[in-house]
Amino acid sequence: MSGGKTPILTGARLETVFCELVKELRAFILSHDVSYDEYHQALGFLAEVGAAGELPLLLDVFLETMVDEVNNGRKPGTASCLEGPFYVPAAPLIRRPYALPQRENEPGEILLFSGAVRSADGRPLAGAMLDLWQADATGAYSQFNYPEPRYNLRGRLQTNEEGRFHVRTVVPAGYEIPKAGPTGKLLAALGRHAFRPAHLHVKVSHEGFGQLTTQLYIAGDPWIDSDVVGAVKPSLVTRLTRHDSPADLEAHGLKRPYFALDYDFSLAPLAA
Ligand code: MBD
Ligand code: FE
Repeated sequence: MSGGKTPILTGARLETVFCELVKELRAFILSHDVSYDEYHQALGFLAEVGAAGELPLLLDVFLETMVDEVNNGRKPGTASCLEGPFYVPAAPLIRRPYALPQRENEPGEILLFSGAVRSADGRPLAGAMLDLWQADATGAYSQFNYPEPRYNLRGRLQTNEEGRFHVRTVVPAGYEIPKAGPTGKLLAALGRHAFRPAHLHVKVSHEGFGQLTTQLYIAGDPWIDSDVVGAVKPSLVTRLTRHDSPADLEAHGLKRPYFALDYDFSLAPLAA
């Protein structure tokens, strides 16, 4: 993104953040004997990352866990996790019968995601907002990996009077950082795989509470112990249960087997 619409830090904080960063980088160059060749490679790499539109991806992959830790690490309630580079605000508000927007023949297994939202001290929160986004069953995000429908597998919904929600979606696949881009090429050069385990993104909010941004993972996922971003937390790893009995299918009006995921969120009070 360019055009200078991002506000810039000013005053003492700018001085701290920028000058300290430069100081650390200068010390790094000295202590590692960085050559001109390496310096020019770094410049070329960053230019390529920018041109490929991968600055958010690169920074989120290598640095966002620390920003999340600093800002959310000490809060009570459900553990936070990265927003990542693929959130889009203002996804459609969805209503009964709750389902995330899907293409006509959306690939993948049906996932029925349900749960509750509570305060950290256990009170159910009616009217809490869940803002959900996820990759599809091939690991692709709408607007970033495919253009249309723009809000595919993205939607917002509210909890009911008991603070509960349910929504039909599809089981996501793991996300692989594109091999052709500079971030993917860097990971390959490092000898690392480029996968994140399959995950559901969610922002949960309610008046009077801090907004929770987190992700849910799936036990047994092949990449659960080697997330390229290193963002998986044990309390966010969930179990999917497969349902194929006629009674279960009938109860949900479904014609094929589905997976169910139940997860309860708890929100920290607003920071003082
Ligand atoms: C993703 O899908 C993601 O969620 C994060 C945090 C980083 C890269 C890709
Ligand atoms: Fe993601």
